[in-house]
Amino acid sequence: PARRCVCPGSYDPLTNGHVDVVTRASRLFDEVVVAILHNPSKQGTFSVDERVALLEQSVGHLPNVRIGAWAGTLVVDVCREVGASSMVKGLRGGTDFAYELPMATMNHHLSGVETLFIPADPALQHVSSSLIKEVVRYGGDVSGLVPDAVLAALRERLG
Ligand code: COD
Repeated sequence: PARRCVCPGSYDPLTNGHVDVVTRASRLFDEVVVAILHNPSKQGTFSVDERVALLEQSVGHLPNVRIGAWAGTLVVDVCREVGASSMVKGLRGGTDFAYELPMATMNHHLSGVETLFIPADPALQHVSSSLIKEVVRYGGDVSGLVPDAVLAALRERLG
C-alpha cells in the first residue's frame, strides 16, 4: 500500500518553512496530504480558500502532494480519513518541541498515529506565520521567507 503522511497546520499563511517541511516529507512518503485545520469560530487573516490557493501555487507542482481543508476536526480523524498512519511536523527549537511532544503523545494515544519531526532549515528557524504577519503589518521586508505569491497577498492584506 502507498505510504502516506499528513502535514497539518493553520497555514495562515504558509511560509518557506512550511514549504521546506512539505518538500522534505514528499521525498520520504509516496503521498503527502497538506491539511489546513482551521477553527470555524476563529477568523484567520486569510480565508480557507485563499490558504488553499496559496498552497497550490507554492507546493502544487510537487506531483505527490495534495491539499485539503478541515474545520473543527481532530488531526487524527483527518489521518484516518485520508489513510495516513503518520504526520510530519517541523521543529524550530525547544519551544516547538515542548508544544509538540504532548500533542504527539495524545495523538498516538487516541489512534496510534505517529508524529515524525523534521528539523527546520537553520535559515528559516525564526519564521512563523504570526511573526511574518507582524513584520509586514509594520512595514518590514519578509522577502525570501515566504513564497512570492504569499508576499504579494500579505502586502495587499496588511501592508
Ligand atoms: N520551519 C519548519 N517548520 C515550521 C516552520 C518553520 N519555519 N514554521 C512552522 N513550522 C511547522 C510547525 O512546527 C508546525 O508543525 C507546522 O509547520 C504547522 O505550523 P502552523 O503554524 O501553520 O500550524 P499550527 O502550529 O497552528 O498548527 C497546529 C495544528 C493545526 C497542527 C494543531 O492545532 C492541531 O492538530 N489541531 C487540530 C485539533 C487537534 O487534533 N487537537 C488535538 C491535538 S492533541
